[in-house]
Amino acid sequence: WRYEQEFTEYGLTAPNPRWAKGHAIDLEAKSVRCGWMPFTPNFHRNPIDVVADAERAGAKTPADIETYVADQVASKKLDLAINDPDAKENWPRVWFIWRANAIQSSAKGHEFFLRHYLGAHDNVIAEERAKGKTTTVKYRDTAPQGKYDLVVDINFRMNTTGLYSDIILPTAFWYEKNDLNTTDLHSFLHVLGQAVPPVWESKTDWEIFKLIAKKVSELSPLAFSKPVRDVVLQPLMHDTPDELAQPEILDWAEGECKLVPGKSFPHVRVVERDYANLYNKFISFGPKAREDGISAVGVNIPIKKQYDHMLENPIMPMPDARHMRCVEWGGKRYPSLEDVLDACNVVLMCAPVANGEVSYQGFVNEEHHVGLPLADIAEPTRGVSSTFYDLTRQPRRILTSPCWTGLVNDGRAYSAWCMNVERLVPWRTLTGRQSLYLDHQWYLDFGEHIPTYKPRLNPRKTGDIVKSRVDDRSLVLNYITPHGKWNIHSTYKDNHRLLMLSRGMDPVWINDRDAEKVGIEDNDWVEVYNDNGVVVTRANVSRRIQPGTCMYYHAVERTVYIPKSQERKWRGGGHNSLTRIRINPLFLAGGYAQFTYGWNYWGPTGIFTRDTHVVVRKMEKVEW
Ligand SMILES: Nc1nc2c(c(=O)[nH]1)N[C@H]1C(S)=C(S)[C@@H](COP(=O)(O)OP(=O)(O)OC[C@H]3O[C@@H](n4cnc5c(=O)[nH]c(N)nc54)[C@H](O)[C@@H]3O)O[C@H]1N2
Ligand SMILES: Nc1nc2c(c(=O)[nH]1)N[C@H]1C(S)=C(S)[C@@H](COP(=O)(O)OP(=O)(O)OC[C@H]3O[C@@H](n4cnc5c(=O)[nH]c(N)nc54)[C@H](O)[C@@H]3O)O[C@H]1N2
Ligand SMILES: [Mo]
Repeated sequence: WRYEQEFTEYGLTAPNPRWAKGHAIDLEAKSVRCGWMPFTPNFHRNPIDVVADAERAGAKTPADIETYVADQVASKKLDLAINDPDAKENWPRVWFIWRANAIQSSAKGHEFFLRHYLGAHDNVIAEERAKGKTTTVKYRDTAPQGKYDLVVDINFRMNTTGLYSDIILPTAFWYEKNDLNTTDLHSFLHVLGQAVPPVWESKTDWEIFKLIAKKVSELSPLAFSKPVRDVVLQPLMHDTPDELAQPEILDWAEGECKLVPGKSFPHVRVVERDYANLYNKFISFGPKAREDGISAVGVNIPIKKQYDHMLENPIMPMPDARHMRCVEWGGKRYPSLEDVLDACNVVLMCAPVANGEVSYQGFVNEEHHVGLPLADIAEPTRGVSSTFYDLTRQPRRILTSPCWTGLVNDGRAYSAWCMNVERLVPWRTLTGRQSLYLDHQWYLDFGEHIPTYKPRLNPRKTGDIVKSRVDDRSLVLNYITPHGKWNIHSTYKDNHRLLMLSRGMDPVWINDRDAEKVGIEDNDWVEVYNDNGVVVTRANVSRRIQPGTCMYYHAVERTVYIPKSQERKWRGGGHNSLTRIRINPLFLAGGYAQFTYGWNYWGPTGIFTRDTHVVVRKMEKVEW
């Protein structure tokens, strides 16, 4: 955000807006304080200390703490961290990276991550331009560099993230561990079965997290003599009554309404942190699931029966002597999650796609929700269930679940929205129908309440190409980074066979006539750069690429074929070296109807994968 001016410099909005103006970071701060989007950390102070203060001030119950926090924030004694993201106390400090290549594949603005998160060298030449442009968020003259104290990477592959991590925990590969695998789209439950034990020092992911939990438990008395209470802000959530919280946009910070948690402000949740028992809790399926049931996408399913069954019938004999068990600590028994097979069996016992009775109960609940008969869908498969052992004999089809919208009974293929079309389950919108017109005030104000034409962005205005060298030997192209055809993100591409089948690297695809203009021939070395960073690679000249555009497929690794840059100081980077996070403030809307936040579900998207521009130039010299 420090590299941007007001977003309206490059983003077109409707005339005379009330909200659609200013710096995107100010709108993000508004979005956070209105409970639309989450932001971590929540406060500029340790939230455990905030609760301790509340207790000193006489707060006892979670409701008292909630009132205390609301009063403190409303009277500006307790500040939200988003208002000053560069303050030392608001930096993230520890980063555990698991099942991601987070410093390359998913790091939109890789080079900025290197500079500000890690304090490593980078190829950014962009200038910070936010000074004097923000009104609520504090701009500090010096940008933080190297915010993280510790980066831990858990992976079985040496990737770009591993190159930049402090600690790498080698994990077991898919044939060295037991795990479950399913998606809604391939509609089978199947296992990743252990064929051989993990090699050398590697451990399964489950064991790694267990060991970390154990160590934290052992060390916790040094910091905490007893369990403590913590406070967490939770935004207004999708598929909950929160969707009706804000029919009108009113900002407590601007005196337009009162600060009310869960209404005009995020929910204030009080959480007990019992670090001494972290390990015990890790290996136990907790009693809250028994009391509250399990919930997903607004569907709540009671699982008391299944929970008790697991306690009463703890031995589920497996031919290989592994079985579901119970654990006991603090005078209570819980279904075990100690062994990964225990965990898999608990999942299979409670997941509606795996246990017909659970699915049935979910549909019974949904009948009340939507006022239509639905339980008949799950009636025929009510008696079906599988254990991990069953799945090692044969993958099983998933069952129709109230948490998805496909109808897969009788071998039917999964297809989304069947339930909505055939069984008239309302779409998850305010009208219950598919919506084209969006009446959120924010969308109206931005002029995007119906699909709207937006012109191509100007790369000088976005800051992509301001200082980068552009001349008659170079092309300025729209930069697209779609998903690779010969890899899943950064995985599967850097093996010998695939590298032998391709050019052994990730080329940049350029239109033939564009290439001709600047003397680039197929397989020539080119430098692709903008103010965000630089990539050094070969050109793949192809008529399949639209003129004015180039493609560099997601996701590139710094471990394969990366020569030095001639334009910039250091070795070239990967596909996300040319991108930068620009939040489209429109997508920060929340608090109302289907626009309400849901983790991994509803929130800002990666607009930069098409609105970025780059300069492409033939290289004179290749240095390794
Ligand atoms: N420029 C640009 N950026 C993008 C995108 C784009 O199109 N363009 N796409 C975006 C999208 S949609 C996505 S989903 C993200 C993907 O971004 P990431 O999820 O960060 O990408 P991957 O490279 O798949 O990283 C997964 C890592 O997990 C490791 N792994 C696999 N299995 C296991 C396991 O069992 N245990 C452990 N511990 N590790 C394992 C793999 O070795 C790999 O290193 O990228 C996003 N970023
Ligand atoms: N082989 C392979 N398959 C995968 C993955 C993988 O990494 N490799 N990743 C999986 C994951 S996590 C995801 S999220 C999905 C992603 O799969 P898709 O959603 O299909 O994503 P992309 O391939 O990134 O982009 C799709 C197309 O959008 C085009 N495009 C770019 N900008 C614009 C635009 O402004 N307007 C329009 N209309 N089109 C545009 C791109 O040129 C591209 O052809 O794929 C999944 N499947
Ligand atoms: Mo994705």
